[in-house]
Amino acid sequence: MTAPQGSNLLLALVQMAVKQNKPANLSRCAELVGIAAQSGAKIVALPECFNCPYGTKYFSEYAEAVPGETTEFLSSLAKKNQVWLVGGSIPERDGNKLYNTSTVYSPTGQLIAKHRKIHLFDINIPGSISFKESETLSAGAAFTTFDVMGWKVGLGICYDIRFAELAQVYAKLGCNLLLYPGAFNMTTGPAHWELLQRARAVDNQVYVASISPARDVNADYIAYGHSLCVDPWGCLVAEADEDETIVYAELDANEVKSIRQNIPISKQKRPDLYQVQYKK
Ligand SMILES: *[C@@H]1O[C@H](CO)[C@@H](O)[C@H](O)[C@H]1NC(C)=O
Ligand SMILES: *[C@@H]1O[C@H](CO)[C@@H](O)[C@H](O)[C@H]1NC(C)=O
Ligand SMILES: CC(=O)N[C@H]1CO[C@H](CO)[C@@H](O)[C@@H]1O
Repeated sequence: MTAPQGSNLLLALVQMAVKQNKPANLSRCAELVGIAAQSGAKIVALPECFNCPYGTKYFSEYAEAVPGETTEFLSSLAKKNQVWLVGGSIPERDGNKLYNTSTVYSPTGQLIAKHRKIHLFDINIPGSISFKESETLSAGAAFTTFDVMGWKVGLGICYDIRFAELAQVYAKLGCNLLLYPGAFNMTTGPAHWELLQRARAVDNQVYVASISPARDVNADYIAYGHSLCVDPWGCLVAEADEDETIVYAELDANEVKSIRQNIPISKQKRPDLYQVQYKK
């Protein structure tokens, strides 16, 4: 949990243990964000579903309006600790629709961005697993970026990371850091969690970081944990194990600049050739 000292932007990934009691979890969340801020982090990111158990059956019961109890709490937490706070994701209720939503606050407690998960997770493997977010959730339809101390950050939620196009759009919009609160499980986690982040990082020459809940082997959905941060060269700069912890990553803007100069892929793309339609 010790943070490195340095001049660059210090990012804290708060890998919280999430269970079924909202007030208890909010107070633990406040403690952890306080620790991260005292350690010098300027931007603090929380995991997906940090205020509720993961699973479509819980979404409706735990859903809140934005602004609402949890987002008011996040706003005051950002202000109290003077940090940029990326509020993981929560189930958001808007009229009769539910969204999977991540909110972001400035050090004055102002809501500066709100991302509704764009790609809903619908899978059906006969005899094994079926998970249909689209039965309970609606998809967002907007890109979400925000500025932090000279950095431009692009935000996605969990399954959004499997879509290379979203990360590319963020890179085109000028992002140099992508954040994905997420909860991969014990199959997809070991297979793809790190790989996807390294791929998005190298493809787009950006920093990529993810924030998972800690692993709870008694939960309905067992999260992999392993919140991590990858640099634009694809190297791991920080990684948690499966337990509750905070990991820190120091982000260096010059690193992004020099990698983009050395291998100028964004200038050498051939958009004139890329317009092929998907077969559905
Ligand atoms: C958001 O979507 C992810 C899957 O990508 C899922 O793990 C999570 O439970 C959803 N969270 C909420 C709060 O709806
Ligand atoms: C994790 O989810 C995948 C589908 O995304 C599924 O195939 C697999 O069975 C799940 N694994 C566990 C351990 O639940
Ligand atoms: C991180 C945290 O505080 N988790 C708590 C969430 O709420 C449940 C139920 O009260 C607790 O058991 C967890 O410790």
